[in-house]
Amino acid sequence: MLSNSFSTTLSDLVSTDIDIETGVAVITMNYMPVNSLSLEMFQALSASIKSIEQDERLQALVLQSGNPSIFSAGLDLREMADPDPDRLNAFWTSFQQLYLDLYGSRLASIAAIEGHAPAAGCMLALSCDYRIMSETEDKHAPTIGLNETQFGIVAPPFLAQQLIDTIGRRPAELSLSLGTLYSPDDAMDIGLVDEVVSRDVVRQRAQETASQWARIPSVARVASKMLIRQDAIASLKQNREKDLEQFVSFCLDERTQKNLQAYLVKLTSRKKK
Ligand code: CO8
Repeated sequence: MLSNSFSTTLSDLVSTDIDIETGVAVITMNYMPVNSLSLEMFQALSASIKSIEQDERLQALVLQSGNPSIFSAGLDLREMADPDPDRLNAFWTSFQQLYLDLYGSRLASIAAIEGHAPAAGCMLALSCDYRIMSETEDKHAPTIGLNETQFGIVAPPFLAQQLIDTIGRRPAELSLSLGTLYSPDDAMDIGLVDEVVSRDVVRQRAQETASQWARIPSVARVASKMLIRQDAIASLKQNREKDLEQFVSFCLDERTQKNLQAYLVKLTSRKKK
């Protein structure tokens, strides 16, 4: 079983490098081993995005992982298993906030996805404007997608909507119902990612792409982005309280707790095999 202790130093969790010449900032997630998204991780990512946005010389960001085989393992499941209610509230509110900050950012955002990106890890990628994924050693390894149903939980509406808006309604319906994780090539076939490149060039390719996006006149680029995203953003803003209540009640439900605990045990015992 995973212990419920969390790293609290925000600057250790996320590092930011900026290049004024290209107008590109690189955010690297460093919460080892798997960049699970804890309350502090959400806060660190939001703080990093906000500070980059304040610098008018910067027009684009690359989001990448310090772990070359895992982009992010999604929500930190320890936050949801047998949770402290106040922390659970703050956790989900920060998740919503990160979605709003990244999905609605004025910055062009490029995800450099090296390896696994399940569930909220996939949401980080979906919140970016462009997704570049690295090939995996096993070409068929299931790596990216919204897999929540596989362990008895449900993707929140704002996350489901992102998938619908990215891959289309019917593919998203199938994907959400089955909790499908896709290999990089399959993810590209359904439009979940935009490019698949070899592992050694993914970061370089992401930075080049970010530099290209940074050169597009920003007023037009941001207005175009908002044409597509504003309804989903407005919907979460209007429904934040309801979304929070639904999450908390779903999470605290006995059956959800049972499913989560079983999944956590499976994760840990899988490692021991
Ligand atoms: N949260 C917390 N800890 C995790 C998580 C996680 N999401 N994923 C892995 N860990 C832990 C493991 O338990 C292990 O801990 P320990 O060393 O103490 O045993 C450590 O991280 C390393 O994990 P692995 O040994 O499994 O590492 P691998 O490199 O073999 O595999 C994977 C990496 C593929 C990422 C694998 O760990 C995995 O599949 N993790 C689970 C991913 C997942 O299913 N995430 C979904 C989270 S839920 C979510 O994001 C959205 C939910 C929204 C709705 C909620 C409504 C209630």
